[in-house]
Amino acid sequence: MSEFYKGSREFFPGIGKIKFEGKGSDNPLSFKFYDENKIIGGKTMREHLRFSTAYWHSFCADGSDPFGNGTIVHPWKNTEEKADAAFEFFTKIGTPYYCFHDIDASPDADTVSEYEASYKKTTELLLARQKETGVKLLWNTANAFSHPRYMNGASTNPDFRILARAASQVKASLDANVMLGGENYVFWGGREGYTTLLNTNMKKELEHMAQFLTLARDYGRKIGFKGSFLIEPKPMEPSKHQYDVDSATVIGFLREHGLEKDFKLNIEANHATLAGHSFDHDLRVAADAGLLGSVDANIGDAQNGWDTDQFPTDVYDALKAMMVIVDNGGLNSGGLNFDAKIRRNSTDQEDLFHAHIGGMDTFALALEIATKIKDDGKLNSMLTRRYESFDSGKGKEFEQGKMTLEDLRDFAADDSSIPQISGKQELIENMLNRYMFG
Ligand code: XLS
Ligand code: NI
Ligand code: NI
Repeated sequence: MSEFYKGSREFFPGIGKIKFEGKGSDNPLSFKFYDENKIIGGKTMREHLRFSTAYWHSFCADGSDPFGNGTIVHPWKNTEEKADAAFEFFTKIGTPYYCFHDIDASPDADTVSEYEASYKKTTELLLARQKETGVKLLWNTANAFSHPRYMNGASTNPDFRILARAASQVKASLDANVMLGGENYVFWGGREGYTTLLNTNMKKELEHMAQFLTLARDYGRKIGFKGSFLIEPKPMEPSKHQYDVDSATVIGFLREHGLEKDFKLNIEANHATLAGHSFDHDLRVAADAGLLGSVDANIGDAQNGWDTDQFPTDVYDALKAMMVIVDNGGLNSGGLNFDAKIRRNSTDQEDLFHAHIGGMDTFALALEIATKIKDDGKLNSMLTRRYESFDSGKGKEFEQGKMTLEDLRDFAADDSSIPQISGKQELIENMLNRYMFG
């Protein structure tokens, strides 16, 4: 058997299976740090990192932007060829998972029934490719933001008929998910927001969104979907304001509507930074709530205020993210999906490989260093020590809810010399550099 899937023809000729060759290798088409079989803490790197390739950026996007036409010419011409190219790529690069929107993989249509019929055929095709290769579906989703009918939103559209049309896409996508054994199902609400409050009843729209998600949850469970539903926060773009602003906002929304048992969060690095946070902040908020579902691994550009969706290459940023993920006990049924695209002027076929190799090596390094930091335990004990005044005595009683405000006052009145305790930030930052490069 070939090391990679080859369909009707080879779409990435001249590039074989990408292998681990180690940091001494000069071969640019090899992994320097990602060794899928390397065991770390009882699990392979492949099992820890659960990498996924995004169908839309890798096999649909052509480099076009609001100021210019596409620059990247794909050799695949129809649904079947695109699927063949995708599975050839997954098996050459070695991402065990993939993710797609309905109309990335399957043609859109004017009527619901035409759309459903071709989606069903595409699902059968994808299922056959999954069986041939062992590649699995991390998640799929419905694109209810590109078509002009969604200009005023999907589940938050002021027109009920559009909401129902979006529901038809979600239903079909859940049907496909169950057939493909998807591990999660994603909602990203690019048009679930507003351009002005002057024409928007925000309360009504948010109630509609909750009801829509509740129906999707009920239908999914009814047809046997066992995975997590995921909401992907983003504060803006394409809408001026999107309702799923950030982790904290989405967690509040899920809890308000009783959805927190079935839904978790899919955190994207560049969305967290657009919200004015950092990647590790939004991961931490989700993890602390027990709702970290999956990750869209990419990186933004510090100078640009939009979603540049670049492949992650910054090890420091990835390390801080992996420290949260390791502390969370891993990704569980989530993964690291490269929701990232090559640049408009990266026009060689091999650039898609370089991009994924870079992303996978970056997170492999981050995993190794985060595990080293955890095993060493120094940072963790500094963190524990920082809060030690709550471990015994009155501090502990406060945590246990055994003190009143008057008790706190009396304690303070008796406590005349409170020491100043340094936060030690610079020392900790220096320690991180030593873990990284020492
Ligand atoms: C866009 C989002 C999108 C979701 C899936 O910014 O990241 O790609 O991941 O709809
Ligand atoms: Ni995303
Ligand atoms: Ni994004």
